[in-house]
Amino acid sequence: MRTLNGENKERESGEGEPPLEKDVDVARLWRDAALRSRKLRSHLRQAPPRPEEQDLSQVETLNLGNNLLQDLPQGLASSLDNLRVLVLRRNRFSSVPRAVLELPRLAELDLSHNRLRGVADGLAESLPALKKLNLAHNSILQLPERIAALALLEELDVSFNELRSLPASFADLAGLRALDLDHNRLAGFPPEIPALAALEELDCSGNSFDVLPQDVARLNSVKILWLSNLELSSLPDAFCQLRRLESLMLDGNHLATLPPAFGTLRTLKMINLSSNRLDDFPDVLLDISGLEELYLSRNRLTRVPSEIARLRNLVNLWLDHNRLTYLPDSLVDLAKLEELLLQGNQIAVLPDRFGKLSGLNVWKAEGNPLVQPPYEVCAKGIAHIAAYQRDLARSRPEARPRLNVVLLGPRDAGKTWLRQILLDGGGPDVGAERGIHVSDWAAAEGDPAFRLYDVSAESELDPVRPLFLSPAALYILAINLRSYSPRDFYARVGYFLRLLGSKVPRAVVLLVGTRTDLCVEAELEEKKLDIHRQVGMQETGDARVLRSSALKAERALRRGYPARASGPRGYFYAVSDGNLRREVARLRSLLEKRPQILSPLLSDVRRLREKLVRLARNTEIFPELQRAPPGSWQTLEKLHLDSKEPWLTRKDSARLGRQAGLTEDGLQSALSYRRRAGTLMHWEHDPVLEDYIFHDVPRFIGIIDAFLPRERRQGEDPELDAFRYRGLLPAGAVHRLLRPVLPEPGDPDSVMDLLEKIGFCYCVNKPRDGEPPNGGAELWYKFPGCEGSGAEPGNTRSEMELNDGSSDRELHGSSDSEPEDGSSNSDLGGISEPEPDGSSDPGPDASRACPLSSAERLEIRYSFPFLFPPGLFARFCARINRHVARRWDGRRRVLAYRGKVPVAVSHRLPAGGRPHTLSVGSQAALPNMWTAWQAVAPLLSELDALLGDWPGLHYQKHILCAKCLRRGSASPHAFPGELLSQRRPEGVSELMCPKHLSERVNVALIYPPTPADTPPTTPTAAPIGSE
Ligand SMILES: Nc1nc2c(ncn2[C@@H]2O[C@H](COP(=O)(O)OP(=O)(O)O)[C@@H](O)[C@H]2O)c(=O)[nH]1
Ligand SMILES: [Mg+2]
Repeated sequence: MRTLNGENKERESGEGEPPLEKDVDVARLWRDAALRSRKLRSHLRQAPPRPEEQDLSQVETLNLGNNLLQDLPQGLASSLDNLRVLVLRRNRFSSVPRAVLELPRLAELDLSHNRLRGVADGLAESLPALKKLNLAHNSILQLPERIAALALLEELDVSFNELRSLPASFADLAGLRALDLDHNRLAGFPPEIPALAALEELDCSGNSFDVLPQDVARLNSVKILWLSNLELSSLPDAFCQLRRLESLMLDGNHLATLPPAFGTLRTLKMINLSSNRLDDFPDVLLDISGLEELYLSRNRLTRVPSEIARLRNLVNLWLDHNRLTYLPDSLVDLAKLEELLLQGNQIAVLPDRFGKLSGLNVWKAEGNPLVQPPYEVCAKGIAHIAAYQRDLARSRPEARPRLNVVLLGPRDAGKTWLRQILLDGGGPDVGAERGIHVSDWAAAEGDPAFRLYDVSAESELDPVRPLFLSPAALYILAINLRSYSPRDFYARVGYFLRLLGSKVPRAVVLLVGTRTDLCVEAELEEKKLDIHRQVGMQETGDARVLRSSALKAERALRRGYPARASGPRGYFYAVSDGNLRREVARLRSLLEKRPQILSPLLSDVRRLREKLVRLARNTEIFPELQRAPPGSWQTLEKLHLDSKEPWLTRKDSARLGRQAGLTEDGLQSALSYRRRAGTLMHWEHDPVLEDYIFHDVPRFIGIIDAFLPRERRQGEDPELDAFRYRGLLPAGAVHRLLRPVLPEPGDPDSVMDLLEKIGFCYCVNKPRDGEPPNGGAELWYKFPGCEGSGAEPGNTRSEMELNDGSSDRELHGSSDSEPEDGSSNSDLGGISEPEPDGSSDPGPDASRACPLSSAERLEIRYSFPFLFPPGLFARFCARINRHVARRWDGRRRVLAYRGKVPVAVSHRLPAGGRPHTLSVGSQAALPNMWTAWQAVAPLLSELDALLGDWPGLHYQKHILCAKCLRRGSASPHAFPGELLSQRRPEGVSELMCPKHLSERVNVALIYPPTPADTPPTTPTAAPIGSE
């Protein structure tokens, strides 16, 4: 056979088709492509050109696809006597070219991807030999009335057209084997189709009908049937008579059940029921034992029956995005399984012998609260799961599970009282107590054990308190019901719910009322009701804010980058698709991870013990407690507790891991498991702290506790006064403070080094390059969170003061006691000019010094609409110390230098509807703007690292408009912070400031010279996958 091919390959990549939206679900595309390739009909033959052969009368196949043809030359047909196959796809024909109708021997014709609006009636009569006709992707409104004249037609593709019905004679196409009507406008199942007795493959997807006729059963040759994306809410009983059916696509419909006789479709090998409304696993499928592929993604399934093992030929099983909480053990008997998708369910525990599924090569489980094996193990694949489970099988399970319980609440809420009740049923009153207390309590034999953390509400603990909020704990929020009044709901309840929501995704919270013995019944009921109501209001309000932000981001994403980049007034001006997609994912994940607040409020503390035991036993709330960790993990814990070190380095930890018989990977899983359980502290993602592993939490608490400013203890050193009153500590005193906690503290410098890295303190006069400070003077450490407390004896803080150190007054928005600078436009005001002579304390007045007149200001502002993380400012102040010199610290402000470039940090309390903000800024003349960027960059990455500790925190980042700042505008325009991680757009030198549309802002004032390497964090787990 001879072939001519005039196809223009360059255009094959789909020019003329709408560009694929990048954010379409990739998995879906992949699946569709895979499934489509299975369609029976073959592609029309397309052989490569053989230009040496020029005798047209011998040509059988001619490919003129991918050209810009609008017509064919007259008389072309006369020289193509033998032509059987003609490919004219991807051209610009608006009607069937006349020349085509003069090719009576033509057997295959491809006119897809053209501009046809109709098909001449003559086509059927002129091409009596036609077997395959492809008219897909045109705008055809109607097929020829006399289409049945194509008596030999076997394959017809009219997908992606505008057909509303078929001509009556269609029913006479007796030889038709494959018919594709995908994506037309059929408002009903065409009545002509059931008559097509030879039909083996039919695609009616993407039309808009909602029922199938009973006589669909007449299609008794059909093997492949596509009915995707219709509006079917049920299938007729007669459907079950399609006795040759092998592949059935029913995804994207409204099916809630299948007909009872569905199991009689024994020839089925593949069924796609994804994106329907199945509430329960369709047990009728279990009779189809030849089934090889079963797709049930995106339904509402809550269980998989244990009889699933009857489907022993299953190769692909997709169950992602359902509501499954467990998998039957028999699943592991599906020996042929290669693909198992489970992501987006609520599965905590995998079947014991899951590792047996060694043939799995596509396995996904992200978005499940997996604990057994833990997520980290699951993420590594089947081999790791198998190893974990073998180890587990060998281990002697721990006698009882242990739940980590954290007591929270403002001062005098009754936290310590509750702890006493749990420990000894309400022993002697220990009185006002400070610091962090850890105790272990076990109820009766066989009951779960509890580890209790009682962290007092003193503000000095702000920088460290969040460290004790571990992911798998139960939080008890104590509420003093005697003194509660609806006015202080936020200070006593609302604030703590937001704190937990920001720190611990899906935190489990139990509200417990105290001093109920001092309340009368009616008062109690009224207050409980009020708390219940206000908790609900706050939760719905917060969720509404997040949802509307997510919708805004999604809308902006749909507008596309070009539209965003040209609309300075719109949301997300100039933000890239990638960054916006990350933002949408972040907001969606914040919405999914709201706290789980157990109701009702417990007001009878006598029932607290019993309540905790019941909660710890609840498999849905604490699934991880139900199974014991493997033996090697228990050995590791024991080795940890035997070790005398104040903390372990990674090297120490690896050594102990090897002793316990753990591999490198196994060790990571074991550490991460202990971290979740609150028995170990490790910040593995913080580059500054990753080498510290606190394997013995009480010992770590002892170290922290030693540095909390306290009333003078018996026989204590008067030198510590400066520390107690001003948060300043001389290095010489460190040893004395540590003595009670660490009898052999080793090197006190290493403890101070650690505290600096945590952000608890910084060294005020640290020698640079090994030089002794000021001729050998003693080193002093400043504890930013601690200054001022108890500055005068007897000056205790009011009950209204919260964990974040903000008083009631502050919460209600009146201004800070520290004098603010005159200009209200910027959080930084005029960045100060500390005295260049090196005077270390330029004083607050410097903050009001005028900026250099030629300098442009750079200010990055973080705003916190729900909650400003307690201790964040103090930790940030300490952590930036490595990057700055000549600093001056105010209560909420730091001014300093990086080299010769000034930098400023400022925390602003909410005022006038504006939330808490934290700003970092600098300044430089425009040509030197890179120096300002360089100065703020390490500060911003410190802040981002600290915020990484707050996976549920809602905050926004903005770059303030330098032009607005210069003008002194009261509310400077804020460019989206996402631009910090984007490259400056090519060929654009200025962006518009929407506040003053004529104003253009140089890109050097908005984009850093090189994009920040830390893109905004998305609190979603990394995908599992072994593709
Ligand atoms: N009668 C009574 N006293 C309580 C109750 N809860 C707390 N208290 C007292 O209130 C004071 C403060 O409680 P405490 O547990 O220390 O508060 P914390 O700051 O949250 O730890 C203590 O003197 C307790 O004895 C309660 O339910 N009934
Ligand atoms: Mg207490």
